[in-house]
Amino acid sequence: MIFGMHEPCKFAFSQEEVDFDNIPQDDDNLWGIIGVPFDSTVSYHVGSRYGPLIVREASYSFEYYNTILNKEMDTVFYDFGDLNAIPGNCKKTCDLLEDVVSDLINNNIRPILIGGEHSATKGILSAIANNQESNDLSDIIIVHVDAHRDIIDDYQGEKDSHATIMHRVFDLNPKEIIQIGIRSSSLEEEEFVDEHSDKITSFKADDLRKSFTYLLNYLEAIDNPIYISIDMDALDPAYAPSLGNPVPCGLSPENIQDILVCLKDKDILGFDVMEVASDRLGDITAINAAKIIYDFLSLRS
Ligand SMILES: [Mn+2]
Repeated sequence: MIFGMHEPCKFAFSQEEVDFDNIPQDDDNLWGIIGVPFDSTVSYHVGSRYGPLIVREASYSFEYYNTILNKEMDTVFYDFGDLNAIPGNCKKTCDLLEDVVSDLINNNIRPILIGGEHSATKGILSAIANNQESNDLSDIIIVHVDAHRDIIDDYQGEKDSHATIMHRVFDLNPKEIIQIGIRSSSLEEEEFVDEHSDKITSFKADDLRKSFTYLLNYLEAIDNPIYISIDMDALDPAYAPSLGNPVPCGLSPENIQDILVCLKDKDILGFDVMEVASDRLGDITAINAAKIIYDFLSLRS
């Protein structure tokens, strides 16, 4: 790139190009961003297909030095652009994403996803599961930050949907799913969670208002590899209104920051920030999503 220029279609501070022949194999802190411009199973407010573009654009509002975290953004990461998502076909889109993420993992690059609807998380986690000796997620803890449980087996008859994503993740046999910020679910989902209390832990938004420290202590004690999935609707609509399904009484940006700081020294295998549904420059939802990715990467510095 020519000095004095920037590329708004790439996340701020990303490296220019990957030399696939010379990727250090002993470095476990290389990251690759992939956008998934897909929103075909959305049930309410459409537009998350524009999320990757608008979140990248918003990433240019931050500085190289992260004042809050007292860190410089010198983590090595690449922005590979957007998946060729297949409109109307969630399964094919997830299969394609699985192939792409497998490629990244085989090149020792850990994936970061910008959604797009939450259903795409299945593609990235299937690739991570395939890369495990056990061929599943039995060693991995899923930190799932969301207003919704998304753990119903099928939604309107569809197995692959933004509303069923955590059931599809559950099918991959994770060690544990920790659901944070929950304030919307069906009775069937509550019963499923109760039935599988050995594998699913809940921190509802209401409980977190009383004690956030309890959550941080719980996360601090994690010893296993982690995958972090953030649906932006975990945030209160005051901070993130441009979403598929906003729900009032949510978390604050500071809450998310505290979670990321708490997990900064853990073995994170992958990370996604989903559901930003805006096509407007300067959108607050996109700025908060970009900040989450910026903070995550700054903390890996
Ligand atoms: Mn949600």
